[in-house]
Amino acid sequence: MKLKTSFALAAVAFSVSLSAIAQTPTTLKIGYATTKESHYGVGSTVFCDEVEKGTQGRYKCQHFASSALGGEREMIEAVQIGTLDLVNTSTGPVGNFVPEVKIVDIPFLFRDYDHARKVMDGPIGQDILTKFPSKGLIALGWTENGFRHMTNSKRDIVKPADAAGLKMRTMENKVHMEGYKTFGIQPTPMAFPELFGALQQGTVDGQENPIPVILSSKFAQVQKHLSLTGHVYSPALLLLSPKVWGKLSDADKKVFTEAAKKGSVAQRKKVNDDEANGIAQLEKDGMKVIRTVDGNAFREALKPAYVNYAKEFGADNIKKIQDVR
Ligand code: EAX
Repeated sequence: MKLKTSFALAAVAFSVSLSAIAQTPTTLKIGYATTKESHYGVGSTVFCDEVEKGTQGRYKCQHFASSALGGEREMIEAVQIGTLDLVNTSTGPVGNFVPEVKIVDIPFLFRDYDHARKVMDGPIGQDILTKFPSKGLIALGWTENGFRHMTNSKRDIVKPADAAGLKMRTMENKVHMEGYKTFGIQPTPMAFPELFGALQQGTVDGQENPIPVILSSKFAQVQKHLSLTGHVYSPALLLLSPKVWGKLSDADKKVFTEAAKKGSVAQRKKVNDDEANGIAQLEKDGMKVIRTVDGNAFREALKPAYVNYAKEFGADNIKKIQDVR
């Protein structure tokens, strides 16, 4: 009798400790460049909420917003190693890890948001995602940074001749730099966390980023002129460490990928909202906004770069993207 009772007690204790193990939530660290209120924060929050719900609280996130863990290249490296679980990053430095990504960084490749999103969500974009695992990264899905526009402290930019001679910070992205040189600007690659200070100190004259980044990073405080050049689409990605992915059940994997889709929808919506309302806000904050730029002159200037892009990526592959309607 006594023995039976102690067996029973032990069994209860065992099952209690088992369920305690099962219920201990795993906290995933997620990093991104801009604030928690920005497009990256909004998309990441929706993703994390969905993961928490879908795994009944077994997984949740700790956010490292505003480049708290360094630049995007550093965060991607950390995700590869597994010291960071997730990063919501622009493709800026990603082509250095997964070369197949570079083609979507070509300037003036996409006509508008609909075109870009259709390509990312379609076979071309989805195929690029399959290239990540062999490079030690899991791409859960495309998110979005937005169309990039130029800002500077010197003058209005309507056409390439106005941009010529300006020292502009660019991402650490060869495809961008090659294209921007044809506009006559002096591209100066730099990690994002250094950018505000560089603009403030005048180390560079300008930079280029989507409206949600210009807004959330308060570049109006250090830049006078904003030209809505929309010269390149800046895709973004939600990347997960293979270390985490390897531990997930098939059902949890599905939860993570579905959560990434919902996060992407929310992030794109925030980009739309900022494009719709943010430009007026930036004007209020003191920026002079040039709404009509000479897009044809920029495209014309880019022609020599497109010759090289065709050599590097294949003219037919570029055309396939351009032809998506
Ligand atoms: O992803 O580096 C950049 O300019 C990026 O657009 C920014 O980090 C947000």
